[in-house]
Amino acid sequence: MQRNLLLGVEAIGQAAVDAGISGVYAYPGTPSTEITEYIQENKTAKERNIHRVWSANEKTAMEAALGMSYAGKRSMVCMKHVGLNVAADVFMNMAITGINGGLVVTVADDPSQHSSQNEQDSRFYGKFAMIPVFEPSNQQEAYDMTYEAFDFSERTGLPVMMRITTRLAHSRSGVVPKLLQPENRLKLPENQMQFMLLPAYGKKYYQNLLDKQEQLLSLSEESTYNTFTEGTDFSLGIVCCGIAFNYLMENYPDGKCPYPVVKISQYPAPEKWLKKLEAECDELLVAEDGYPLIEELMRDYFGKGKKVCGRLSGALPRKGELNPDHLAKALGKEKSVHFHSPEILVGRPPSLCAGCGHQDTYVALNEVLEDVGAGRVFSDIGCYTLGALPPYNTINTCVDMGASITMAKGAADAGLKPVFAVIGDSTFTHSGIIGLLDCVVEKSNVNIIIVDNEAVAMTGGQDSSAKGRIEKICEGVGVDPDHIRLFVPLKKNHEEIVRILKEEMIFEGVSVIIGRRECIQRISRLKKMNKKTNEK
Ligand SMILES: Cc1ncc(C[n+]2csc(CCOP(=O)(O)OP(=O)(O)O)c2C)c(N)n1
Ligand code: SF4
Repeated sequence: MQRNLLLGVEAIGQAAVDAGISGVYAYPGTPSTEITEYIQENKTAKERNIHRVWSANEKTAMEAALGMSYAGKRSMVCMKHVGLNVAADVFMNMAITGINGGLVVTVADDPSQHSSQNEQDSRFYGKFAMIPVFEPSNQQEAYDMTYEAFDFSERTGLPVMMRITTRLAHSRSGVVPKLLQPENRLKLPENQMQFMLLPAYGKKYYQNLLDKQEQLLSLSEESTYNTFTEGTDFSLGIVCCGIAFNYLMENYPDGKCPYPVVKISQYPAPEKWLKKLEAECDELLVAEDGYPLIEELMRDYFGKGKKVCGRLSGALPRKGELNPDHLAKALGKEKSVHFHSPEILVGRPPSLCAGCGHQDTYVALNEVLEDVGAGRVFSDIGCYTLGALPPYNTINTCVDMGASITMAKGAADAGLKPVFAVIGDSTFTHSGIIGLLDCVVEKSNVNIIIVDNEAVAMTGGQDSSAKGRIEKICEGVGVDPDHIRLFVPLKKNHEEIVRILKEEMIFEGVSVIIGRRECIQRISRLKKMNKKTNEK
């Protein structure tokens, strides 16, 4: 039997192609990015001309995926956990419209915040929207569950969420693939008003969603991915969600855990198994790679005073990624067979690459700030966020994508002047444009610096929707063309950059100052790729 060595994210990409998707829609974000990159390079995806171009943001991605589903075809939308906040409006509402072609929402969470602003747990969103959530415990399940999720979505008429976490996304294992399915034919929804959420329809569809909950629960209780494993020692019952099951079993290399175990990989949580475990065992341990969703449920669910341990009780760390050692400690075992970093490795703060254009912008901006004082640079998310660290210490905020412009506006409204916003080209088209419109409408006193490296550099140098469009977008939104300024962030242009910043700083109104130089990492990557293609 053919077995491919795949990352969790690659397994999901391969499964989606094999399940017959006609499109993947996504905005990059670690640890989800490589799902789309995998499909972009996949042979079948190319032959079938599956849609696989990056979207401007997660909301546009999800809406396009819903549009493809409306047309009867299968689609997948991928994002990192915070991306789901951006897409939350359509996400909540499409649970109510339901789907036509199978639709899978793949969300990659990042407990421990390896590369994120927070470690929110997307399972709560799934519960909030009342849709089925799949949470694989290993790469094979990531493949199998994604493959089946499209069919499941069509059978239940609902979008399905695939929730994974960083470790599963970025570790490899052998994966056995299934047969390639044909794509769906174009087929409009039978009910032409299915996607019409006027209140009169919306109320009816919401009731439909509520009515489906019982069916979702019984599907979850029958699911082969949710299991009850009998034990011999009833002093403890264990619940493991997703990858936490893998971490538990790493502590039992012979595969024999003495305690009864409920493995949850499909939600709503299988009540039947949880009740059985609760009835049979003296105490309960709940292990989940994320927030204590099930632990809270177990505590409040039964209300009989049974001891429930987990992240809330302190048996497991309250935050961050779980690992097999955490489980070992909670079970009172010696440390598991777990790999540790050698002592010789020391932590190293991230820094901008030598020769990166963002450095030249910050050196100039720091000089300008010497005259007016620090604490007035609202920034955003991207490589340029590293300007918060020494040796620059230039920027003061990084909250969510697009917030630089709007927070700068609010501070300007409060009377702070001058005020700077620093935003990358991709973040600008992701969500900065709308904030710019607010500034233009109110003629806010803000100086917006777009650090345009013609790439989505932080997530690996993907194409940026902004490329070649920024000046026209700014003009179109209503920025005075005399106050759309351009510079090339290079050391030799330092005096000129400082002059432009000083000139715009005293202007009363919105100015946009664009520093444009391509990311040097992207240049060298593209060169290598071209060389490889020419050698073939
Ligand atoms: C809502 C959301 N989606 C995705 C991400 C992941 N992410 C971090 S920075 C970034 C874009 C960076 O591109 P750009 O603004 O052009 O800056 P650069 O890194 O190129 O300097 C992305 C996609 C995120 N943090 N939040
Ligand atoms: S990857 Fe590109 S944008 Fe990011 S720090 Fe390096 S050179 Fe700068």
